[in-house]
Amino acid sequence: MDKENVAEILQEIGVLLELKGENPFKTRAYASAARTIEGLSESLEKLISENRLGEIKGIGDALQKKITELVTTGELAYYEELKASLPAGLLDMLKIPGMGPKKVKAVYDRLGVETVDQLEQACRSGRVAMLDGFGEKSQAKILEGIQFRRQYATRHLLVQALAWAEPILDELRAHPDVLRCSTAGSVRRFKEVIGDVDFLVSSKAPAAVLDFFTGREGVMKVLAKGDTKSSVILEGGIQADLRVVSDVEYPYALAYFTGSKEHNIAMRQRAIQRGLRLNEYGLFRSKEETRDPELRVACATEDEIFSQLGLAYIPPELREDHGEFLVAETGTMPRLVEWTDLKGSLHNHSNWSDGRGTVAEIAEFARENGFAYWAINDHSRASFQAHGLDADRLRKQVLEIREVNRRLSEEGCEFRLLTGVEVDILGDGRLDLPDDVLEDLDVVVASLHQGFSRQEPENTRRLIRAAENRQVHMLGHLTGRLLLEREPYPVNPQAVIDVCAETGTWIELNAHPARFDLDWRLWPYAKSMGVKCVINCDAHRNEHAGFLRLGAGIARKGGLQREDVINTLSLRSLMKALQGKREGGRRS
Ligand code: DGT
Ligand code: CA
Ligand code: CA
Ligand code: ZN
Repeated sequence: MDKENVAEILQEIGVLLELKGENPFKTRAYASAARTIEGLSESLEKLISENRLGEIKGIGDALQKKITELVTTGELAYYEELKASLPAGLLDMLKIPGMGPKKVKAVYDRLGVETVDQLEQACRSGRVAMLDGFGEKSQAKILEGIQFRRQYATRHLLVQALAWAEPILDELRAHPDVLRCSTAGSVRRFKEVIGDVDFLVSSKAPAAVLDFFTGREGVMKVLAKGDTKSSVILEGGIQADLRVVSDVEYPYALAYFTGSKEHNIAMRQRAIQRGLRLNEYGLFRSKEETRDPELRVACATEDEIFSQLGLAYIPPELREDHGEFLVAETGTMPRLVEWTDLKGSLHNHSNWSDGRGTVAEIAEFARENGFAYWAINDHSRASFQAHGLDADRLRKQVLEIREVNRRLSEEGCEFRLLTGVEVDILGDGRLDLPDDVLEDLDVVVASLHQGFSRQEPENTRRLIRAAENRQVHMLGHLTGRLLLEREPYPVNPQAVIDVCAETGTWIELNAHPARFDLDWRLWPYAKSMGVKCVINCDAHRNEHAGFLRLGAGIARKGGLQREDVINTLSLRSLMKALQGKREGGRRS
């Protein structure tokens, strides 16, 4: 058992004792021992084997025994008994904003409340407000806290996590005591779904930075605060962790706390193979765990750590142990696509179906934002709930788009709207519009919107049949998933990718933050088969253009480069590529 685990358990013992109403000196002794242990520079194993635990300030006989038991056996009978003596739900209640140990103890002793659900009921029936030291106000606050806790107990979309993280990062950057700072963890790796948000700071005044972090507006509850780290719950219910390290340690800590865990394990292995040790404190010339500064291999940046381990710099998005080492070992990483490479989006909706803007407004917005082209792809008739278009209305829309383009070209402007549709793939895999209608459009996206089967082969067959149609340029949001909301329908993506490769059909990376569909894990396979990606924001209103940045991040996670992504092409090359599918048909 390592220091962090031991410290965590000691910390928890302190809290449990407080819940039992033990005297404050005793409870505080555990909390401060936990902090001391976290800050040790030597390993606990070593201290125990050399009988030197007692030399540590604040660790008396009783604590020494407990720590020894934990480190040597991985368990502690005292802790287990203590836990068993209290309802497990009490610890959950502590995580609710507004509930500290004293309050938890009060509702437990006086109302017999043992779980969060019971607490909610007690609040709703007004019993909590009547307790001494509570009142209406704190009862309302607890109820609100329970709602928040429900939210943060689940996971969060990347877009939401970024919306919380980016302003905090800006504030940290501007703080006078902050030397370097970054997000870390899954946010930095651009995972589609986020557990908690992590920040790393280097500073000479950690206390000042931690005070700022826990005291800033928007913090609902401080879950933990030590000398070098803190965890808080932000308004909206997400947890945020901050670590503060010295500037020397910053690069190593950044690499460590960015993860992923799996990536870190592989990095540590590589270090060991070279007679080195890698941990959050440094890369050390040592055969055993250490944080001795004398042994540290100096690295000013993450880049130098990779280089010491014989690797090219691995961008955070790729640090999932999904094959990044094989590439980095060659000494060069390919340049991944960047969102500024994108010249437009080829799947967007207007107010002709379920989008908000008029065709003219969309053109104006896309042009002003520096895009070279923007396709209008409203739904087809079968998506009647989205006011899908039939052939007649589609023809009328095309005339309107051409009129907008005519005006643009008169003004000498090079931006173009593209005509298009997001055509429904019907039950048997035929499309919702005849080929001769599709033929007249610039960009055809085909998507499954309804009638998904629970049988994988049926869904797969429908997608394959659509890909085989020469008029279809790309398949939209291939698996239909809505993150944290709806599972993908069963489909065999490899089989669909294979047919797309054969027919020259592209696959969309739908950049809507709840979709990110096709999943990043499948892009390396698609790329290896030569299937091109189109990063589309599926805009239903102008603000959705911002999704392209997220989509590009997910494409990077999938290892995609500029040349793998169709909408990095200039307008002229794109028009050629769009024609290609129609002329090529099935490559045999
Ligand atoms: P999340 O928060 O569930 O979305 O995912 P992460 O990756 O942000 O995980 P988190 O916040 O628990 O920890 C941040 C990073 O710290 C993680 O990616 C790798 C590193 N880390 C945390 N715990 C461990 C550990 O026990 N072993 C190793 N090797 N790395 C760890
Ligand atoms: Ca995290
Ligand atoms: Ca974390
Ligand atoms: Zn759609």
